[in-house]
Amino acid sequence: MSYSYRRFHCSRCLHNEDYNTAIPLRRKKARSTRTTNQYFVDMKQVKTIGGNGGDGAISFLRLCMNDRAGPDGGDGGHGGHVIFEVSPDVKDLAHFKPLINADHGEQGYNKDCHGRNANHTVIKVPIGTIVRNTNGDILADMDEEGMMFIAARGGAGGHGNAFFASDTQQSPKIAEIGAVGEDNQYVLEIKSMAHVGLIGLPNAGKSTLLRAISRARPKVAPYPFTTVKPHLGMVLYDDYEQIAVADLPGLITDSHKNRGLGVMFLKHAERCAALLFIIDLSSNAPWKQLETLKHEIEQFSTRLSQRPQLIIANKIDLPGAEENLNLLKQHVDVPIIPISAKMGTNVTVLLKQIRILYDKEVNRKKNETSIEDPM
Ligand SMILES: Nc1nc2c(ncn2[C@@H]2O[C@H](COP(=O)(O)OP(=O)(O)OP(=O)(O)O)[C@@H](O)[C@H]2O)c(=O)[nH]1
Ligand SMILES: [Mg+2]
Repeated sequence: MSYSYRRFHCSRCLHNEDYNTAIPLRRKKARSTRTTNQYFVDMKQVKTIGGNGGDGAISFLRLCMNDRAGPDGGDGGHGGHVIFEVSPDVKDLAHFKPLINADHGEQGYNKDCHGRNANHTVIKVPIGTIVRNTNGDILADMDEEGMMFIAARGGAGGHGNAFFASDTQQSPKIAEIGAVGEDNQYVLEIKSMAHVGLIGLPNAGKSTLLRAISRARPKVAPYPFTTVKPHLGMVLYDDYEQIAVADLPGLITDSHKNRGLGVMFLKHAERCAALLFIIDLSSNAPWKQLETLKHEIEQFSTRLSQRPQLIIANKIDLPGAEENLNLLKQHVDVPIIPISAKMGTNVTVLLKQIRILYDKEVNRKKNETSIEDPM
């Protein structure tokens, strides 16, 4: 897509050329031709079952001159654990299957041979994963690389009959069977999903914008609720910084009361550090869209409504859009960025603004941590 360089000098302090910010890079690589649509999975319920321990063996050694050479049944091997490990290699929970089984330990053999311990099944989780039980209690907050959580322990291997040999019982005919592995259910949730979330009514052009600024391929269609699951795209800058932008399902009136895609949608929004409100300039009273969006977000959580935000007026290419933009500016007292996601108008300016917002947020977080921890 080629970006047009038409600029709209519309809002104060938005086009401050003195601000030294990184330049967004245009993608050079073509989008993948894969037909399957990949969406971002930020919540998943999983059942984990540890491996069973191997059974101990009952065996008696018979030699040529000594056919009662004593018990020689070996122990069974231990079952494997299911372990979640934090890794920067994965970004979402799409690779999680609903049921995760670890391997079983091997049984014991004669001649005192012990069964092999099973390997643990290690599943990677993204940084910032929260592990809850089915009652909703937080069990682990996995926010550091390399952190591990044992989701289901494997059963211990059973002892073979050689273990039970004693002075009083020299030929025990007993052995243990391996213990059964744990069976646990968890709800995994990713605390932070993206740096920036796109918020707007259905059909506002959120997916079109994500397609324009990243290599993500959310479906675009002229009907509401095209997007029902979040998509994630990365915006690259010339200093190698990458900003994750999430395209979220459309928000409607009473979403906070669970209408439409409802609270689930707002939960996705809660996992974004900053919010971009996308207003559709083809509608007659665009400020009402902004009021609806802000009201829903405020009703859901006041903390969410205090996140850093930008207001974007989309579809500036349509006839009558510029008049609507002027009306919007009269009703709204904050800077507005007019763009056309479809034509690419002003998208570079928007990307610079996103970067400025991101840098401010990063600095704010740095200052917060240095105040908390003066060392
Ligand atoms: N003319 C014009 N049309 C646009 C623009 N942006 C999006 N559209 C059109 O608006 C329609 C809806 O776009 P989507 O990107 O699917 O909207 P959405 O906000 O993702 O919608 P939902 O996923 O349903 O919430 C599509 O037909 C787009 O082609 C724009 O800047 N100009
Ligand atoms: Mg969409």
